[in-house]
Amino acid sequence: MLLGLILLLFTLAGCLLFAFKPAWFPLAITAEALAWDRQFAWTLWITGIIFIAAQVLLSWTILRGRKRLLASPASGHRRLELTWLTATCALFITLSVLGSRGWAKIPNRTAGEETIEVDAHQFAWNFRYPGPDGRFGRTAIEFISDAGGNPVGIDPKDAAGKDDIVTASLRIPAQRNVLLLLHSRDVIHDFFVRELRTKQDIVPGIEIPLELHVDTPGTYEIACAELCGLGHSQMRSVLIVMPPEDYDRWKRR
Ligand SMILES: [Cu+2]
Repeated sequence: MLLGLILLLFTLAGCLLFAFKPAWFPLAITAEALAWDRQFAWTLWITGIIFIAAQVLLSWTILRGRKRLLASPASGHRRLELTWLTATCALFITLSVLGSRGWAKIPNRTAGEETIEVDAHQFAWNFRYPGPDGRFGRTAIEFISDAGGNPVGIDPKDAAGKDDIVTASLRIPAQRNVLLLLHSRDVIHDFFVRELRTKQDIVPGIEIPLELHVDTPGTYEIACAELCGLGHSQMRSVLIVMPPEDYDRWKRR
């Protein structure tokens, strides 16, 4: 009897946590992030209703039928089990297809109005803008010098690199297509901004494009979401989404 009551109590406590949301997602700042939240809400509602129904049924069985259960050993009900199994499969496949369609809608590999390079290394972020000429300068490993102020290794002899801007925080304009080109100097890192609901691994030796179109100006944390070494927890930066005119002014400075 106590078990049945405890089950009901835990179910109620679980529901209250979701109803009052003492800890929940931060603001969603892109259309894709909102779609992600909608998908999450669908999954949560469907699985939540099934969870509550199953727990109540289980408690009810324990509370009402415990004498009967003890008296005769229970046997299975094949048709009911098959129905339940098929329904669960159909539900999970549907949810996963819906989710992957949402994921496929996230634009990538297309040219952005602003192209910015993201350079990750143990344990910091750098961001490079092509400057007024619109071209990134050549980079090479031998020119990388954190102490010398050249963390991405721009070739000093390449004229296209003279006006490149390298920063420690990522500034992007709101309401414009931004293409991030993700690079890693050493190990696998992961570009994660909670408000974008996006995590993208950064693999050394590969340039990984990630397109953003952020609606809401503000300052958001960038974290590395790949355990990349001892200083992993300090690998943070900020994403500053600026009104487009402020961004243009900042870039011209
Ligand atoms: Cu990292």
